Amino acid sequence: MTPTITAFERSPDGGMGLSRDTRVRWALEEVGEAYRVRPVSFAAMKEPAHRALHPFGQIPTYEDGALVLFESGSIILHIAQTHPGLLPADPDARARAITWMFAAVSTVEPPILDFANARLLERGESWAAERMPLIEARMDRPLRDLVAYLGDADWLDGAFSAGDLMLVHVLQRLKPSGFLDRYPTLAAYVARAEARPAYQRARAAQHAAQASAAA
Ligand code: GTB
Repeated sequence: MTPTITAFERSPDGGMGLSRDTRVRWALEEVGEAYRVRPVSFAAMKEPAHRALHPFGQIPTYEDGALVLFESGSIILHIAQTHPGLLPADPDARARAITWMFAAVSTVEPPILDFANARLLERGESWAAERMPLIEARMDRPLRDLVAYLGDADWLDGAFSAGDLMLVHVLQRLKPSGFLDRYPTLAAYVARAEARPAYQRARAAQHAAQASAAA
């Protein structure tokens, strides 16, 4: 059965690949699994039909036969566990790769989201400029730790894994502000991942869908 994922009908980022369906598309491309994409409008996301798939009324979701999943991390873990290519066979290395998936969404992503929200949604507030140094400092700490951890390695732990995929997609959120360029090691890490053919295919498909929605 071909799985179906949901994505923004019209992505607020204009198709820059920052929405979380991107990471799911990328994972499916990495493992070579065909998939369908069902575009969903903001209004439809809040309707009961979509909430039956996603309790929080968001994208992405993943349907494969009777299985329905939400949360990009869980979807990618499922894809990686059911196809070769995104998790190492060795049990310890596999557990470490999964650890990095969690680190990406629970340690690195929250301060980055706080930063993105402060820039985009809160910039008109009287306290916005005053709060920004605090937000940047909170984000800087895990980013500096990542630079130290990566050193001159290509990937987090040997071969490219679902941990790298999740972490790179989280770090990409720092590109529009130019903040990622403050960490050349991380900018190079992201660029290396973006050069992967599977990432290129995922972005091309997403771009084509956004272009036809805008036409
Ligand atoms: N933890 C969940 C996951 O990882 O799947 C988070 C899912 C989520 O935040 N989904 C967002 C959504 O459906 C889309 S990706 N939002 C609609 C809503 O809540 O009503 C978040 C996102 C949105 C916009 C941009 N952008 O424009 O740059 C980037 C990322």
